[in-house]
Amino acid sequence: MTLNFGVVGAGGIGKTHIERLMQRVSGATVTAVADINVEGTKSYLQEKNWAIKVYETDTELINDPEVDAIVVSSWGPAHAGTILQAIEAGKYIFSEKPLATTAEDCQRIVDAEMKHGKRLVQVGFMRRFDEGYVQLKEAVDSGLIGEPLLVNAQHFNPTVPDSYTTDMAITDTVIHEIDVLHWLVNDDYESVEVSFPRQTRNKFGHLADPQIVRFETKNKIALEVQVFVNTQYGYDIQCQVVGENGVLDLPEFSTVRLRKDFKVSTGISEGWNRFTRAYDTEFQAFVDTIQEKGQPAFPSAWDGYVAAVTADACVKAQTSKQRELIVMPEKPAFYQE
Ligand code: ISE
Repeated sequence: MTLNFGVVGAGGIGKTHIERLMQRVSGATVTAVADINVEGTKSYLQEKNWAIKVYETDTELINDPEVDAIVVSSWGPAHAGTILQAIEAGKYIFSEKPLATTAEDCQRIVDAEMKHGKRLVQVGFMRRFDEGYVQLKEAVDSGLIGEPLLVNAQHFNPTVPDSYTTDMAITDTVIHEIDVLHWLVNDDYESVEVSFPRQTRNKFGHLADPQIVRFETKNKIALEVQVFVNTQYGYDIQCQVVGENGVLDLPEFSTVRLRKDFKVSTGISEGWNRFTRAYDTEFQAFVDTIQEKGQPAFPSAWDGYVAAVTADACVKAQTSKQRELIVMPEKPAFYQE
């Protein structure tokens, strides 16, 4: 059976999701798109030669009986409203990060889903599906390096626009590490501290860049994330796990190796298209798990909630300059993998 998707929000990322669902994910198609820019969306779909309905509002799309699953790729503050309506209508939901922009709204989504009685929501934290992170996790889980003790991660972007603010280093950027690192070491966060080392001259005045975010887990693993969003040279993601008996590094993003002009070189990604394949795999898992089990795969709405609570503590630590505790309720049995 083919899963019919409705996509809410046809901006840059929404379009990449429409294309992947139409061209690369098997067992899926897009039957409707909702975007406030109706005319622009229609002409984009015409150019692509795809006969897909266009709505102006998420409500019309959610109420379309032909739509089985909703992709939420509108701007963050609109997510909660769309997701709560979609849960009410009993539709499956693939939400871009953030699940919602406040922990309270994430909590509302979790409550609504539990009331509905089965999981409907999967969050687009695609790194869990990246081949490199999957290999890294398998190696950690196999016990190859003993217990993990330290994690050193770098999240680098080439540059960011003027609209990017200091808190976005957490809510927009480190949010990916927040999700993937505790999953990687099978632990929960306990506390966080943020510090501001020497600042780059290649940034807008209002932005603090780089920043160092230090987490401690319940089992006292020290996880450090260096976030630097104006590196000038590329979109570079590094992750190293130091264990009792060895060290594991995330495989390097690879392009063909070029020998030319007395040099050997490989490319560095320019942007988050570094994770294009991871997104394809995550969407395929969403479709396949729904077909097989009647519920989507993980990360779940609970993971979205955990990320929001953790991000709040990080943002607090940016201004308090102190160690902030990350306090989370017990994970309900409903969300156990
Ligand atoms: C963006 O929203 C992302 O998700 C990227 O992965 C991240 O590197 C970037 O900093 C964010 O703005």
